[in-house]
Amino acid sequence: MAASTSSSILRRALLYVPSSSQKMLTKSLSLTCDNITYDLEDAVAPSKKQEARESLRSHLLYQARPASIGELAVRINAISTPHALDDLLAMADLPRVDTIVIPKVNSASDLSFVTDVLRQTAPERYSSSSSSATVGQPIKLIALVETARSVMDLRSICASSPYLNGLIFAAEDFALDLSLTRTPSLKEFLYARSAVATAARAFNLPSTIDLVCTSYQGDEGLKRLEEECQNGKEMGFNGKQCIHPGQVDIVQRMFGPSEAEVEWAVRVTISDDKAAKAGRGAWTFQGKMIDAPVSGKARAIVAKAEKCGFDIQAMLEKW
Ligand code: 1VU
Repeated sequence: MAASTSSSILRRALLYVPSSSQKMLTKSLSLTCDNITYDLEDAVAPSKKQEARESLRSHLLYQARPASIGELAVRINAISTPHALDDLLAMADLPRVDTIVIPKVNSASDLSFVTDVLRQTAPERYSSSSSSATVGQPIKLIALVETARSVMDLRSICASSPYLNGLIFAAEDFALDLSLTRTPSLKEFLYARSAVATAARAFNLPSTIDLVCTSYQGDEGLKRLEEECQNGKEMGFNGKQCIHPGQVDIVQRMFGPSEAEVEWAVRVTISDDKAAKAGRGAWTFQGKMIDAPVSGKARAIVAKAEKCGFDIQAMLEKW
């Protein structure tokens, strides 16, 4: 079972930054984003793997981490490749690495392997007696689900490491694995995406991160991105992978609650407290019935809005 609770971390946008590009590594530090994931996998050509690993290590050792970035993660190469162990050994002792993203996870043993290597390479981060202020918390893991096999094995994958903190659905590799054609409706991914969102919820993993929108340019690209965010949100995802800085603001807005949602949630919460005092389980708000699951949803929206920077206290006083 996961070590964290579902409310513990905000990962609306997860932006991949190719570690082979010094320019993009530097650019990443000027961005405001919930999660920056430095990529050692698909964005790095096979001939550049060692160079990218060394550049990223220097970047994470010597550059200060800005407050505008919520979490720093590294995507290693797949466990089945000769690069994964070198990636892990190069990153495990860096206190700035919060999270390791593992691609093409196919079975529980992939996550067990990563957990064992991290524990042995940076034992101080896993010792209950160590001070987290100096050596950091245990490194969290996020698994990419991108094959038919991983969808079939979600249950054992989710139960395989106490540090697993989220799942990502990757459409392009999944389409390759199943010989699917990606369409704008995304209907071909319905089963896999639902399975990922359901498994993350069942195992209390905080993050369920949706597919990449490969269009990132112009009004059409950004409109498409908004549509995909809406679709992902409706399916239970709470974040989305990004490939370009221009996608981040839209994704974070779409996966955060809107002003209207927060106002509704605050007002329902206030009315719910009054209804509870009056001994009522079901009541009416703006012409619709409210009962326990609806008021529970309202309270979840209020909690998320607080993390996203809404002034809930001021709203409570206003209403
Ligand atoms: O303003 P500047 O000139 O200083 O910077 C450029 C550019 O360098 C920068 N930028 C980025 N910085 C950090 N991270 C990024 N991902 C990133 N992308 C761009 O932003 C400024 C404007 O860039 P641009 O519009 O001129 O875009 P480019 O032509 O430079 O780059 C476009 C691509 C798509 C090549 C680039 O965004 C990129 O490499 N994205 C990441 C691709 C990637 O990581 N793919 C693998 C993960 S997706 C996956 O595996 C699916 C599961």
